Amino acid sequence: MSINLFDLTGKVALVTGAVHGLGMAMAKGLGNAGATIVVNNNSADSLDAAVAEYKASGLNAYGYVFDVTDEKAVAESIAKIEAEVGPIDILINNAGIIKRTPIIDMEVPDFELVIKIDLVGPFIVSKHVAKSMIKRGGGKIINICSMMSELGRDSVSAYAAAKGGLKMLTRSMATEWAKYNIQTNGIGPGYFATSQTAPIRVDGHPFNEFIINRTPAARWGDPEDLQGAAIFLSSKASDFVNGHVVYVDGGILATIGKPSNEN
Ligand code: GCO
Repeated sequence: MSINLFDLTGKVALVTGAVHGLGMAMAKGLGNAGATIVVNNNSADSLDAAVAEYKASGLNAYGYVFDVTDEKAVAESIAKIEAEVGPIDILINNAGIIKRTPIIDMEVPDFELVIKIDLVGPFIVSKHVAKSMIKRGGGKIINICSMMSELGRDSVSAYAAAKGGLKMLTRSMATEWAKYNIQTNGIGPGYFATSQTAPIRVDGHPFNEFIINRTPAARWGDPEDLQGAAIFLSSKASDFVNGHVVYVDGGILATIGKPSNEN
């Protein structure tokens, strides 16, 4: 009898911020692998439309409004989700923002907001989900990192600081929770075609050409390109994988790149 190590049937997966883009693609991947999907957003606006889209694609999906940086709301929402949908077996900390401003011109509140949502948010949500995972004997936590967990780039200092910190928070969670059979890992997307990158992915925009040239795969990523890594890190297949960031980047981190006039 063959065991499908990637089967997520019967599992409940919470994917924060999964109302579009990478979060929605990963949630759909887990849903197609058998999981029940729970998505959150900090407002009901796009949440209902997202849940409707999941259901329209035949998935078992639920939506909950809460702010990942509000610890009281997070604790209450996790308890509500576990009572109404079921124990959370898989958590993907995907909710995040970016602000593109040179350090010299960046206001402290803007810097702090990016750190709060992109780094403190995953800390808060993981802390409260892990409490019940520990009681139940295990679970999976995936933190969505970035190229900026490894590389600097003009204008995205707060985002890079948060994503660099998130890589180390991932290793710390793995260090503290692996003994409870909780596997904590990260996914580091390269440059993907999403609303977040739309401003720098416009035809003729120098960064657009730069990324296509800088990426050995010579293209921007499609959100669906993340589904394999998300299912792997959510499933039995990764039961002894802990504290690692899987970079899904078309080869960016593997190479120094090449001059734009070189084929
Ligand atoms: C940017 C991009 C990046 C990507 C991604 C790369 O302005 O450089 O928005 O931040 O979204 O995080 O891994």
